[in-house]
Amino acid sequence: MAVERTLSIIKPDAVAKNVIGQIVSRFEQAGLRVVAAKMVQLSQSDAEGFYAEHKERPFFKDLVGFMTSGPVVVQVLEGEGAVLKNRELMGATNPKEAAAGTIRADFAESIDANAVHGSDSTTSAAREVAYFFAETELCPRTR
Ligand code: IDP
Repeated sequence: MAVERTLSIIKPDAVAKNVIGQIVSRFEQAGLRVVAAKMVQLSQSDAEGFYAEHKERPFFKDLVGFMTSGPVVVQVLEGEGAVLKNRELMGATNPKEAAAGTIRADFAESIDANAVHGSDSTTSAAREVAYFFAETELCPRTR
């Protein structure tokens, strides 16, 4: 399987719950490596730009409001099949539907406050990684 990169965001609810380390441990235990990381307070325009594909959706305003409600941890994860692996670790968007043992089943409260974001394809990952990080900020460890 190809080595990929994916963008992960630990959302404001999980940061507020003080479970950053527990979530990062799940990535590491699954064989993903953190190759870039930062904690940031997103501005409204940061969040609107990041979620631009959802701007016509009814939940867009609430999503932007939530993502700017507190700091987030943005990371680039690298590893074999990283995009799908991260999506499997996260679980379904709605934590009530997320499989047992996934991050959202264990740490998320609701479809709005659902603990983590993860790129849904390698194409999205390329755009999302570039949205937050310059190429020079990535520290790949599998080359
Ligand atoms: P994903 O984060 O699992 O990829 P998306 O469909 O890309 O899910 O939606 C982006 C985010 O928008 C979700 O993580 C969730 O926080 C929020 N969201 C999605 N659907 C709803 C909804 O029906 N109501 C409220 N928020 C939603």
